[in-house]
Formats: sequence, C-alpha cells, structure tokens
Amino acid sequence: MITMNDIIREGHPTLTKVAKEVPLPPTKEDQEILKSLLEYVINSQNPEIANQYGLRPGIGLAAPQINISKRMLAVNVTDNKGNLFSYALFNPKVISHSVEKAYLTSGEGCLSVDRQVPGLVPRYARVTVKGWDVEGNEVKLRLKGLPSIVFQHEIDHLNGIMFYDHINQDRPFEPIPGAIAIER
Ligand code: UDB
Ligand code: ZN
Repeated sequence: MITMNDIIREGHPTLTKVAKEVPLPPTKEDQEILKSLLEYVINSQNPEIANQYGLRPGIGLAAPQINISKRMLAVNVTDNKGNLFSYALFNPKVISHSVEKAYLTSGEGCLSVDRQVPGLVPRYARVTVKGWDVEGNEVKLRLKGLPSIVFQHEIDHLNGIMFYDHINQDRPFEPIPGAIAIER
C-alpha cells in the first residue's frame, strides 16, 4: 500500500518530466500500480486508516508522484451535489474543453508540495476526458466543478506541470476574466 513515504516532493526531477504512455492492454504490473493509486486516495479519506498510516487526505494522485513516470492517475472526489467521481485511468487525455475558465477560491495544494502556495490557478470550467480503466476499457467523462479541476491537476502531473506553474507570478490573486469561482 502507498503511504506518504512513497510520495515524492517538489524538487524531485520526476515531477517535471513528461510521463510515458502505458501500453494497452495493460500488464498485471501496471494494473496493480493503477489500483494502488486509487487505493491511496480512498484509504486517505478514511479517518481511521489515514490516522493509522499518517496519510494526508487526498482527492487525486498521479503515478509520477510515486516516482513512476507512466500516464496513470486516480481520482476519488464528491461534487457539490454529493455525486462520487471515483476513477483510475490509463493514458487520460483532455479531448475537449470549454472556453470558460474556473478556479478554486481557496487556491490549490498538492500532496507533493509541503507548503502553502497562495494564488488562483486558472483551469477550464468543463473538460471531456478520455482514458482507459484498469481492465483496458475505454472511458469518456464529461466533467465540471471540482471533479474537472482535479482531473486537470492530475493530468498536469503527467505532463510535468505543477499547479503553481499556472499562478500569475506578479499578481497571484489577479481576477481571471469571466471565470467561475468554485467554493470548497
Ligand atoms: C489534494 N486536497 O488531494 F475543493 F472537500 C488536496 C490536498 C493537497 C490539499 C490534500 C484537496 O484539495 N481537497 C479538497 C478540495 C476541495 C474540496 C474538498 C477537498 N490534491 C491532490 C493532489 O495533490 N494530486 O496530485 C490537490 C488538489 C488541488 C486541486 C485538485 C487536486
Ligand atoms: Zn498534485
């Protein structure tokens, strides 16, 4: 099982690399890695397990964060209507997105970043993501709100991009024209 000791932190070169596509159908080994990413996010949201193993509660995790430079991610997040978005995907890709932007009013953090980085992180308000599940079946998701933000944050990790790379360096809280504010 993945714990905080397996999660690499900013400054590690793997976090700035473009991760490799996963050959499909997946090997048993890649299936196990993908399942372990989802297991981490689920376990970390269980207060007993999180406490026992010292897990920081997370809503998403990408393979490069455990120093595996392959295109895999897991998300386990509830939207503002209480719908659960629980997915583990190989080779996820944003195949279309809105022109409209969105941002979390409280900014973003990261399991690989042990400090607060203030500022607005502009994201697309809506994205369509295509990927393949643990069995290698194609999945297509239309996302908005927090789930859309989480997928964009995790897909960025597959491309070596950190959330703070999107923050306006001079004016971190400069309003993003026309963007939807998402309260957490
Ligand atoms: C997180 N969690 O898991 F808007 F109920 C963050 C951490 C870094 C603070 C643990 C988080 O943002 N939780 C959250 C947000 C809400 C409402 C709510 C809970 N990640 C995952 C990560 O680092 N993946 O690589 C960071 C998030 C920032 C925006 C999306 C992912
Ligand atoms: Zn992150």
